[in-house]
Amino acid sequence: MTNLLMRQWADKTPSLGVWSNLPDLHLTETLVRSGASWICFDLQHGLMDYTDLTRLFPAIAGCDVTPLVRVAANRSDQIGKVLDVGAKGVIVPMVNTAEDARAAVSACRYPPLGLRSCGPMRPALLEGFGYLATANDTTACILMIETEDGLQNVEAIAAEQGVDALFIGPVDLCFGLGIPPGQFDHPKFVGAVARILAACKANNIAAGMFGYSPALAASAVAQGFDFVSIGTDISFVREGLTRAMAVASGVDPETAQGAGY
Ligand code: 3PY
Ligand code: MG
Repeated sequence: MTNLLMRQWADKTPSLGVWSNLPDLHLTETLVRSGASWICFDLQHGLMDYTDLTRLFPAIAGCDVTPLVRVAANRSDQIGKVLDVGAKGVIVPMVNTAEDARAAVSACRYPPLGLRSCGPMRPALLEGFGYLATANDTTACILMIETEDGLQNVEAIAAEQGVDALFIGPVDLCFGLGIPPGQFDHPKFVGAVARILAACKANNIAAGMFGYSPALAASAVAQGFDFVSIGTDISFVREGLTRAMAVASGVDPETAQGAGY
């Protein structure tokens, strides 16, 4: 299978990914040569758009790294277009109900499993039209649980046929729970994470989390999550710069902290 992330799910190997918010070619080439198993290009919050994807995707060619895209919304037109540019999976934000889950699955799958329309521009170039026969099995449909409604319906969402994974958006989930954003040790947050993880395990689908820090990512893996992002391109630059500035200024780098996403 051409999808490393899905192979790791099948093998039960925890998978580490990187998050791309900046549409820079060299940065993308660097990220996909970091040892990460997957990269997610963010069209919801990243400083990039669809045209950037057409430029950035060729930078992954030759690397066994799974390209994902977080779409801006749960819309079949957006999902179809990012799959046609070469995404091997989509991360769909703000999934609240089983009906939302069904719509996302349908947008990811060719008939008879769904209503994805034929036009695989780059996949057909790279894999030939055989792609049409394999795409339903090699395209990851990943749904974000990050609202109060999504949490209340998580068992029904996880049980929908064709959902491959759930993915937690930790800060939106804090908003949904009515707790301060970033208070990841709050009992409500801890309970919600355990409930989402249990829904994934009960339905034999993968559980993932957006890792705001490498430490949060590591603790999610230790808890049983199957895939986590370890940081964003912006965070890697910021943390490297902050550390370099601290060391060069004679400040303890452990006490130096940059701010940002
Ligand atoms: C969240 O924390 O809600 C996210 O979606 C991270 O991007
Ligand atoms: Mg979010």
